[in-house]
Amino acid sequence: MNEHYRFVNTPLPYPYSAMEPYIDEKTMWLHHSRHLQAYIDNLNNTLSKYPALRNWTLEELIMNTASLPEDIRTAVAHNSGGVFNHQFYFSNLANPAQQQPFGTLNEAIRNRFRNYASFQAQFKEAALSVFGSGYAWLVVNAFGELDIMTTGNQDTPLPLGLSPILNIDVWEHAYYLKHYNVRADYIDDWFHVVNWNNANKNYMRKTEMAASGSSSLAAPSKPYALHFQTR
Ligand code: MN3
Repeated sequence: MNEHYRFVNTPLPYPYSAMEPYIDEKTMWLHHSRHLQAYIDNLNNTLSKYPALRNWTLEELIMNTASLPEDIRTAVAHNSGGVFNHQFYFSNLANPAQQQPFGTLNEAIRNRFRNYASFQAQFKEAALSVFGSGYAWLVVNAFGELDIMTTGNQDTPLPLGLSPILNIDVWEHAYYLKHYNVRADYIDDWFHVVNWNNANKNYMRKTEMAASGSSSLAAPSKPYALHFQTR
């Protein structure tokens, strides 16, 4: 993925069949080459009208939606979120995967949620609670603690000052071909292909940034009207 306009859909670091039998090849192909591609195309088309925005990074676009021209604000919010959320989702899949968190993140999960089984139950409950389309997330909050939260549609946790560690896409397009309408089965299967190695790296990067007092996340320029359900 390049830093800014024109954004391109880089190939996944694994074949579309890599998550079989948990997530099927056709779903992975459609999800990446059609759904993510559409968000990238829409974002590029929207930005093409405003040359001044072409050197903004994806994160800058997400964090500063309120200062964008009004006629493209909604389109940029939807599509930059769609690009970020999908890239994050795909980057946190692996097969074979470690079946449990490990390292520093594992310690933090045990501290916050007691044990992995309890974390898993709470994360699943959150993912099931998303009404319609959206995501469940494991994030680090402003106090440096882990939290489970959900977002609707293509909203992201970034404007709330939350740092994503892991997410699951629970839009129906992420599972309908294999799991039909049974989101719970998809969530159970997804737990088998969580890239805990990458999630641990996300967590370590965040905690190292906090320790050194720097953060890549700027404060949002204005209070942000997103539809968040915080648990
Ligand atoms: Mn999706």
